[in-house]
Amino acid sequence: MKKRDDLTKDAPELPESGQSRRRFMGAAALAGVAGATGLGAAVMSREAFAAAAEDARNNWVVHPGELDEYYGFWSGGHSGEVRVLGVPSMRELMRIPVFNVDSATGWGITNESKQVLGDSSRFSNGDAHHPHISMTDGRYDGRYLFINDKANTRVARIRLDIMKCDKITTIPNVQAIHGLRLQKVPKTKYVFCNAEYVIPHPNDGSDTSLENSFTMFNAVDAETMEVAFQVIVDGNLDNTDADYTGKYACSTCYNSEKALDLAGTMRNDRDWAVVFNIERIEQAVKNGDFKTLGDSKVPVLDGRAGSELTRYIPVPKNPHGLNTSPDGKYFIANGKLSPTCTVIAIDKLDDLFAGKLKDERDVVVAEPELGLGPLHTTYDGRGNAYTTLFIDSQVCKWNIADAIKHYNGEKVDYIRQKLDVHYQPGHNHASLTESRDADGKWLVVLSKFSKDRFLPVGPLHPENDQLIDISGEEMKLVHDGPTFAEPHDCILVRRDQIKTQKIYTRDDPFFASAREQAKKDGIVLEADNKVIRDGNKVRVYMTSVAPMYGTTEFKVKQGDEVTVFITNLDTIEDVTHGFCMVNHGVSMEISPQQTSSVTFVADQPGVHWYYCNWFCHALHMEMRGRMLVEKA
Ligand code: K7E
Ligand code: CUA
Ligand code: CA
Repeated sequence: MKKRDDLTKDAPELPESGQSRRRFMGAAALAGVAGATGLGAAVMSREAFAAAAEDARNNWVVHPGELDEYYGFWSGGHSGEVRVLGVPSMRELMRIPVFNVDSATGWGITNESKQVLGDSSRFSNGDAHHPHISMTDGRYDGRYLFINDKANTRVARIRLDIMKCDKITTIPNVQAIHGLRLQKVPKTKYVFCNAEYVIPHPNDGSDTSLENSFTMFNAVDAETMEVAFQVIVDGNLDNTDADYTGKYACSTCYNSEKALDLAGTMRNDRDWAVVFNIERIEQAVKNGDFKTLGDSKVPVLDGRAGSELTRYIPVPKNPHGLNTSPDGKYFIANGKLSPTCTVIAIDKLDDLFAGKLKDERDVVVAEPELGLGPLHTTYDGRGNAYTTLFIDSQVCKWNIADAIKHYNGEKVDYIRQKLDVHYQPGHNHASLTESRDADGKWLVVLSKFSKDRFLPVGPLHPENDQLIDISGEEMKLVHDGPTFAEPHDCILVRRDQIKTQKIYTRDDPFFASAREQAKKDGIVLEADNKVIRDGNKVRVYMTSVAPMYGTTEFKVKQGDEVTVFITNLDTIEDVTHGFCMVNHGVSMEISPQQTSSVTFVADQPGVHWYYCNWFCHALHMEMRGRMLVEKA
């Protein structure tokens, strides 16, 4: 552990290139002042240079007009959404509604979003925990972000070019999708996701006993978003991660006891890290070596004890997070009820599956003692790991190589620093940590409790997402960020790894069904303002150009099912229009070159105003029209 004094001894240390020039200049100026005030120039310049070295570390201040270096994607927990933040400023840039209903964009209201939500559009809640970005050869490729919904057993995909959710899949035969990570190599072919709770099969009320209950490890095809396979396991499943060979995934299990009561889940001193052999699973699926459950056609394989598809590595105790080191060498399981993390050597897994090891524990190469309540570990790409200690309210920085030496009996101290965080941290996440590019610059710690850190806002408190500079020897807390319910996890990606569109292209698949319907109706979306009647279904096609709708009045009959299609002809970046039909629960976004549609029943006779609810022009208030509903 390096103290500030030790750093001074090492001075002078000049900043490296790429570090903040502004801060360095500031320190140099400080040195100048020291000289001018007649203080011991040599001593002060040493200190000033030490300060310069300190200051030249990551600068978290992003001035007005400047852009952040990283995108951060935050899960919105039980708000059901995903949030986009700039890092290091921690400024919130955007919210992406996923499992929730959102009145600004019309998510859950428009036809396009309902189509993505499918059958699950009957739910308006979600519980999103784990956002992860698709990869090619172990590097973020910026195409998609995937996220789980524990509340309604779903997995969603977000297109990162437009930052909209484009697919949602409900996982059959299981309950509560929790841990979710992506295959890293050769690319994200599978989204691996754990179902947490055991349920009976069939789950039709005929048998509620535990004997026929189990849960499953699931793989979703990242392109089609269909479930590729499910693997039955012993115990239950919590978190998961994949390796850098493409061969293995590993999940924690906290309930090897298969207990229903709390005390029962803590009976065993060790539960498991369960390793899945993806090659063997794929082969078994190919060979037809599976069954199906109920109505679902998803191949279900048996990975319980004795199976060739899995191995159960005993690890202490009710483990939670499972994190692959960016050098590809280790799975690290976080002990939760044990003060330890368990380091599993991935290069020993071939031997484990080949039956060449005497004991499953032979793949464990270290079990460092870190503190109370280890939940999640993240990495700086320089051989150090950072583990959150929930009970101690600390982040523990430790060195993996030294922990291995210590496990082998050498007298080395593997703990580098413990930093207080505020308070009770769950996940933590270092910049690019899940990829080969882990750069060890920033660490975000998602603290569950904020207590006294912010102005009080009543009994319900915000969480506190803290930003820590990890670019130097010492971790430095630089920012407190209040967040609303409840970002379990986040992911940081370099800004050049994300490529967004400024306006929609007219052939975007996001509104393909609107184009199809228009074609059937003989409508040119980009030009026509027409009303089509089809029995009691009425389709209103209109364009918009700031500050006008192409249609400012249309007539329907009471009881008609009305669908309004709006095509925004504006081509100027940021000129988004809205459509809100007063007293009808209808509201949506139409961004430049986008087509959006919404369906509602015109059940109230009379005059009903609609208006643009996204500020688009000096005459935005005047952008409006009337629906005239004839009494039935
Ligand atoms: Cu909250 Cu990853 Cu769902 Cu840990 S999980 S804290
Ligand atoms: Cu269009 Cu406001
Ligand atoms: Ca247990």
